[in-house]
Amino acid sequence: MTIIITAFERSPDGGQGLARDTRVRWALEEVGQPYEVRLVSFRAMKEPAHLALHPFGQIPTYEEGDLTLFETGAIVLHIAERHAGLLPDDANARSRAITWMFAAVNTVEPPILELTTARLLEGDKPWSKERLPLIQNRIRDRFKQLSNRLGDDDWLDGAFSAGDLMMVSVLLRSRSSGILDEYPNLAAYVARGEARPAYKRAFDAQLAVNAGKPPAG
Ligand code: GTB
Repeated sequence: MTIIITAFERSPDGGQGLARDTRVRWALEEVGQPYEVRLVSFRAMKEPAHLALHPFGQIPTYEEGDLTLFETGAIVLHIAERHAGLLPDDANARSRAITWMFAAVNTVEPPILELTTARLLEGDKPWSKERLPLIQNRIRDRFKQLSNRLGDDDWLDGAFSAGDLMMVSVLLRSRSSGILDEYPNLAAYVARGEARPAYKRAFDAQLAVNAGKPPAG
């Protein structure tokens, strides 16, 4: 059955791979599943046809036969559960990998998103200068805890898993803040993720869509 995902017709990041279709592409590449991409404009995302797939009018979505999914955590978990390569066989190890997926989107990603919002949408507010360091320190708190847990290990819990795929995808969004580089083992962890052939294929595929197009927005 053909898998179809949606992605930005023109990503605001100009192809840096920061939009969330990259993590879905990466998961599909890791498990060797071919997929097609339907590109959508910002306007089309808010129209009924796309809202029927994604109630919040966002990308990415995932279609496979009569199944439609949204939310990258759920999409990557679906891919990982149906194809070998992203979740361990042992039941407890599998649950721990899924725990890391939730930790990525529920515990580590929120302050990173908050910083992006504060910079891009609230940068002109009078209180912005005072707020930014507070958010940056919330990111540092999480990074320090994650860095302590990762230590010298390559991945969060044994072999590379969907938990690492989600965590690396979340962490790399913080790179432009410079905070990631304050934690050398986390920066190396992200680099290890990005060095995986499946990540490179995913990155190149989204770049092919966006290369040469001026960033949207
Ligand atoms: N929780 C959802 C998920 O994980 O799937 C969040 C989905 C989401 O935020 N989608 C964004 C979107 O569709 C694109 S990825 N936004 C359009 C809208 O809401 O109208 C977020 C994103 C966008 C742009 C960059 N960038 O340019 O750097 C990075 C990340």
